[in-house]
Amino acid sequence: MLTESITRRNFLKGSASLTALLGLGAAGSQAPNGLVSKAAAKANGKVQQFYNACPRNCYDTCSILTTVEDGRITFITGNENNSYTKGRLCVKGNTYPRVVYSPDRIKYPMRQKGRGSGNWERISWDEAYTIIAKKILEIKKEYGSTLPICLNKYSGNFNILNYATEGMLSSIGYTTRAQGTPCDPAGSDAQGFDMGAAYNNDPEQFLDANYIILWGANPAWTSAHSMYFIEQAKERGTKLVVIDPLITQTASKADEYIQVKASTDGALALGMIRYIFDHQLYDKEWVAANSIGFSEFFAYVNKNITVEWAAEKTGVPQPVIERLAREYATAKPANIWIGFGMQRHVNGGAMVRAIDALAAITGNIGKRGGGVNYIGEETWGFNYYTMGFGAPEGSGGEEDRYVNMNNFGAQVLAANDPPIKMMWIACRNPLAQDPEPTVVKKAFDQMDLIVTADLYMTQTVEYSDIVLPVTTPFESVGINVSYWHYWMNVNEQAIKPLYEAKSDLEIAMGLSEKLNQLSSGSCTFPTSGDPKDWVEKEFNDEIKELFNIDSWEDLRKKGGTAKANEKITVAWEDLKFRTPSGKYEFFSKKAVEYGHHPLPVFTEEYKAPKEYPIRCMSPHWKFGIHSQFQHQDWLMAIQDHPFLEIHPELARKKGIQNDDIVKIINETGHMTLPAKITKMVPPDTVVMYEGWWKGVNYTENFTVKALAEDMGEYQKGQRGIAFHDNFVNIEKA
Ligand SMILES: Nc1nc2c(c(=O)[nH]1)N[C@H]1C(S)=C(S)[C@@H](COP(=O)(O)OP(=O)(O)OC[C@H]3O[C@@H](n4cnc5c(=O)[nH]c(N)nc54)[C@H](O)[C@@H]3O)O[C@H]1N2
Ligand SMILES: Nc1nc2c(c(=O)[nH]1)N[C@H]1C(S)=C(S)[C@@H](COP(=O)(O)OP(=O)(O)OC[C@H]3O[C@@H](n4cnc5c(=O)[nH]c(N)nc54)[C@H](O)[C@@H]3O)O[C@H]1N2
Ligand SMILES: [Mo]
Repeated sequence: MLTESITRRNFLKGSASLTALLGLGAAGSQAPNGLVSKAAAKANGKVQQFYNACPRNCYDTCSILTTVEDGRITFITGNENNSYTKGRLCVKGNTYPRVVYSPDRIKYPMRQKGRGSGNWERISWDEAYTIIAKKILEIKKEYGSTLPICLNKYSGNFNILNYATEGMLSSIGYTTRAQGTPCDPAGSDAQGFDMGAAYNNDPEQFLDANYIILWGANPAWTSAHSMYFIEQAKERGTKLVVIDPLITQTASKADEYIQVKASTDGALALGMIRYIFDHQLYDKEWVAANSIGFSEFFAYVNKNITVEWAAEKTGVPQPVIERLAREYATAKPANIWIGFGMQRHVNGGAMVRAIDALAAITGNIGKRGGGVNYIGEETWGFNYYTMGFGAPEGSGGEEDRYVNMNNFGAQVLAANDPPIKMMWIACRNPLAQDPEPTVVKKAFDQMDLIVTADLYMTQTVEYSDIVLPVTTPFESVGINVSYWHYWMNVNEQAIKPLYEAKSDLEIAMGLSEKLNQLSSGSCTFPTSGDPKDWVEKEFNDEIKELFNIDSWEDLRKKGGTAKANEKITVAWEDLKFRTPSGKYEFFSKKAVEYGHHPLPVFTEEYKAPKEYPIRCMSPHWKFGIHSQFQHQDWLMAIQDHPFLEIHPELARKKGIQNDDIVKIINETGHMTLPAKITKMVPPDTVVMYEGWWKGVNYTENFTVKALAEDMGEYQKGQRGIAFHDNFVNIEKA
């Protein structure tokens, strides 16, 4: 069991210490974010500007304009050529110069003597490649295949060239892969069953909506640039409704906030649907022309659902449900944004199917300004050239083996034939971000060799044998698109790589060279190449046409950013769904194939165990993306430790006061955090946020069980984790 202790620490107070912390020089030449202003930099001469792309796993995926003076980044801002980024970056984005020049960066390859000992020694790249390559060849010899080698890579950096890591592993033979996504699996399956895929309208179309429901989404924190369009729409008279168990910053901007009981949103949507049926407010023509299974669904709702029942289940008063239903059904086009947070429950997929049905019966799907918007991948049609080289001749095995990324520890331990003996980790921090970190650690313990490529000494790096320093986006080349907006962004190399850092692509080439030196033909991945040539290979005719560009270089010359053709920005505009029937499927045989009810039926929420009656949610944090950003000193200056939000009623019951240290306990683990008493959370729920705070032994996952969501296999290969169905008890420590 992991334990953890946080004592109250001094806040950094006063501008003097802040200035020292930021390492700033004389005042006067500085822009508001503390960096040398563009004008001042220009006056000094030798100023260059570059386009960069924020590659984090974030809706906004911004286009950045970077000013470099004498080889050093002096200013960054949002690219004004991109109408979504709109010349502005979020708080995290504005700290990028510090991300680049942080003293905490891993500077050269290192080997640790004794996993977790902190006893690191610097080694050369050649030594690092040699140790790794020898181990790969040794495993191949011993087991007759490379299946004992496991890759865990996900979302630290979504630059398309970073798929070189997957490509390099495929180039040595068949390996074991962490498959799936923690972000959206249940909801994506739901939309897959209903419509054939998840596909969202361009978020700039919030401006075209007459009504907006943000359903379990917190864009004020997790998609700051979407808020511009939402607030503009509001100013024009669009009503904004936020449905969330927590009074989020987004909720504070709403015309109406609805505090739903967590994991009961399916009941809310079905209650609204019943009202809409009863009052003939549904779009009979739309469902007749564009759907199958409507009559079965209609019968199910009339037989099983009442608005009274929905009110009881959700805690939302009946008149509110009725008014919401009427307003939504009559204010066309009405836009729903379903957040990923909402589906991190054991019934997450079922809830999304019910909300989809609400949009479908009101004819809001396929309309500009409407839609049931969740996620989309329409702009991701690159060549993925880095992944295409294939296994060398004579590789043992026939195909890759998959383990669920979301239950990584347990599945690695269970994979026995052959066992997993080596891990390659890139763009991931499983020891902090996965549920049950103790189990993940156990899986690590079984390895002969753990290699992690990262920028910082994360919890995962601390428990690795070899760390390889990687570049920031500013030090390498790339291309990025979003799973939300419709822009493509160029990433230029603005500065030389710092220290001995290399991009994941260069690492892949370097390792291939070493493997081939030691055993000719053992790796099919190219051993050299200019990253600019690699990035050009990603473009095919379809993607060029979609963005009206000839090449990466052409996009760079045209302002570093381009928006996809309008013809794809209204999801399902042609009403040709990608389901087996080609229609919207209220009745889905595909769902049955995957073991679910064919209809969007109500599914019960997870019930709290008796000893652990308090729901403990761990949503995404405003000053970080998972384990990135928050640990930077610029952001530590704003918030230097994690905390536990508790409603005053619960705090009173437990004798807890503000800033008291609270022990949080359940069957998975225990930890302590300072209390923050707030009415923003419901009385039966406590909240801690995702993140890595420097010098604090914390992960939001210490008490999180690997409880599976209901869906995920159809679209993403694996189910996700019901992170928000975590139940605990608390006491004053
Ligand atoms: N600043 C910042 N931005 C990010 C990220 C980050 O870590 N930080 N992460 C990025 C990634 S990888 C992702 S996946 C997205 C996540 O983006 P979001 O989905 O916006 O974020 P979450 O914080 O996971 O959850 C959103 C909301 O869902 C609510 N919620 C939880 N359970 C329920 C429920 O049962 N019903 C309802 N109605 N609401 C519920 C939570 O209270 C929370 O306010 O954000 C991306 N953007
Ligand atoms: N309790 C709880 N847990 C959660 C969630 C939750 O809501 N609650 N949300 C889940 C979700 S939605 C997600 S997406 C996951 C995210 O979990 P992870 O995918 O682990 O995400 P990050 O912490 O953003 O990034 C991992 C690492 O990538 C590194 N990195 C950045 N750029 C590069 C690069 O170019 N190359 C390499 N090799 N490394 C790089 C970063 O320094 C960081 O250490 O967390 C999940 N965990
Ligand atoms: Mo995510």
